[in-house]
Amino acid sequence: MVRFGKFQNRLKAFVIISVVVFVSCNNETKQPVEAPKVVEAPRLPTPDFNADSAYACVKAQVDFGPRIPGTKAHAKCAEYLVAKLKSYGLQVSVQNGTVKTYDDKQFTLKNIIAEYKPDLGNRVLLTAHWDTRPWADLDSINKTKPFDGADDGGSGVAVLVELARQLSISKIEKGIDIILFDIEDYGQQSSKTEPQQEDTWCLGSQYWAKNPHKPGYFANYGILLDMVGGKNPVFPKEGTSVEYASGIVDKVWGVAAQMGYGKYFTNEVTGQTTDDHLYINQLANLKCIDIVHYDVEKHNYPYFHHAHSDNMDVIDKNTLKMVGQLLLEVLFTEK
Ligand code: AHN
Ligand code: ZN
Repeated sequence: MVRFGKFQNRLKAFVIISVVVFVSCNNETKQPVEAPKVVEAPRLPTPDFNADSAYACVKAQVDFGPRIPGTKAHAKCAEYLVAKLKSYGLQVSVQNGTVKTYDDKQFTLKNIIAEYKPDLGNRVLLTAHWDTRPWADLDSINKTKPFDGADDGGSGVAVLVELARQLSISKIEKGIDIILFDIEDYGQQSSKTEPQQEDTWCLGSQYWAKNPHKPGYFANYGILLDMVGGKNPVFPKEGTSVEYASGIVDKVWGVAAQMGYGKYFTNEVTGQTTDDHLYINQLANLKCIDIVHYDVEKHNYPYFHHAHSDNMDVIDKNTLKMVGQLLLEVLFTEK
């Protein structure tokens, strides 16, 4: 069971700085003159992330069928995600780009971009991938058949969709960009004879990093969610994130510890992994971390990774809640 800290629903009082009253010596009328009041905007209370809504969004994605590039399920799911994000009042656009996969297939990718308060300069980038890998090649059986991708793909998207709903209710004065990347998971799996071909993964984020939706796009930092809904979660500090954005890792893991999530957001550091954040750091030059379920001892993702067991049975609402509430706490408490 994941237990939740006392930080949710915490209300912070208004801070009123230095109301200085002084009497002007030179004032012929001898009236007291008040110095201007500097009133800092009140911090909004952190909203309560709804894990039932997030769970329903994982299920809705899974119900389309595997979201494999080029399939009807993929196209239908994109429509669903666009409509959902639009319904929360975000400014939604779809970036289409042509990419070639390692097995020489060509696809038109759809990166789904939802901007909250698009005109503000002070921005945070939140991302996940929404496609499903076409084969359960790490399973022991039916390796060429697709799988549901409830956690790998579904969970990160669902947390961000529920977060978008919370933003629309809260009216927080901060720019937030949610980008759901396509074709993250069509990469070439390493084998005993072939080394990992890193750049065959993450085609949607590579495309966006080279062609940002706004020229010169900048965010203060980014957070990628990948496999954030599984049972018995472990989120160690991911090596690529530590390499490029250690300050953001420490900040987010620090908030997690304060919230009582330290048992899950552990201080071990994994090896450097390839995921969408790598290209956001390297190609878009933005500091971006990855919150990803990973087993430090096994040097690997959890047992259901790219396997048929990555279905609704591995999804735990408590994990969705923990990650969603953590993101909200980070966004609502930072300066
Ligand atoms: C590699 O396997 C090199 N990257 C995969 C990142 C990933 C795939 N996360 C979820 N699915
Ligand atoms: Zn995957």
